[in-house]
Amino acid sequence: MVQIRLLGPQIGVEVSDIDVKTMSEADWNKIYQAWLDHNVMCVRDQDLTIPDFIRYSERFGPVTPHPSKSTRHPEHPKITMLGINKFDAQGKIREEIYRRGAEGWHTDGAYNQAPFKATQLYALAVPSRGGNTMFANGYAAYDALPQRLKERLDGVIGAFSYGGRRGGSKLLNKEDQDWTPVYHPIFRVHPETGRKALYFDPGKIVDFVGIERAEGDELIAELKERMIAPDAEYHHVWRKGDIVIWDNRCSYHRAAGDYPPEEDRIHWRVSINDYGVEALDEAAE
Ligand SMILES: O=C(O)CCC(=O)C(=O)O
Ligand SMILES: [Fe+2]
Repeated sequence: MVQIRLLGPQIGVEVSDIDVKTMSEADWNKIYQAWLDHNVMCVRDQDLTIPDFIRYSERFGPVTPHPSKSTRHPEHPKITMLGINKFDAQGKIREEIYRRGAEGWHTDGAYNQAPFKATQLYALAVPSRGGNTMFANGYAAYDALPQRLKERLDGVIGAFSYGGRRGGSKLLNKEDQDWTPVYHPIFRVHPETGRKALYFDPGKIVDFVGIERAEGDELIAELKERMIAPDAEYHHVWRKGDIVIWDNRCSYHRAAGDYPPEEDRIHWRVSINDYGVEALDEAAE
């Protein structure tokens, strides 16, 4: 029978004794709810082909190809390969591959008009040490904000783009570097749980609408500190066969990026959308 166990103090749930290829509808409903309740879910010990992984991912919502074209799987564009082609032709490490997701806490797809509902990874190769993924709870971040900030940012809209204030990104092809900013409220009510979360990404925010740069800079610096609430983190130590899904509407994550570079750390990755909004994301490609 399916086992469900909490992982971190305020975030993370582990599911075991289940095969996502053959589980019952009742088990699916149970694990989907567990994921909504705990922001991040790990399903252990899965044995999947790419079509199996896509089929399971599409139960959460439509899967669309990631804007980073160079890291898409050549035959399955909906799959992004993490940790592949880590060295260039001269044998030098490509930091944008090795440290992908390790630059800082973030949420995926803030640069899209409809940010990704979820991101899901399947572990194919796990290094002997390091290489964790860290998660933090966005509801807890909102709850822990001082009243002053809750009031200052109430109703405030942020402009976000792929490269944020830095501009471009090495993961994008040259022709895809120009990114028109999109707008999201900084406090966001989760469409399924009805709970309020802090929606923030220091690497993708460009500005706050109606707030001057100097104050915007201060707010960015302060939110960067406050987005990770005390006791609201979970650090995932990968095992081969893990599927981990996180809810980008109410969590932050980052890769630790600290594993021995000569070792493999390989995942298949998908970006999952809300039903009905995937066309918007494809338009942003
Ligand atoms: O590789 C990881 O641990 C996570 C990388 C990441 O940020 C992502 O896939 O969105
Ligand atoms: Fe990410």
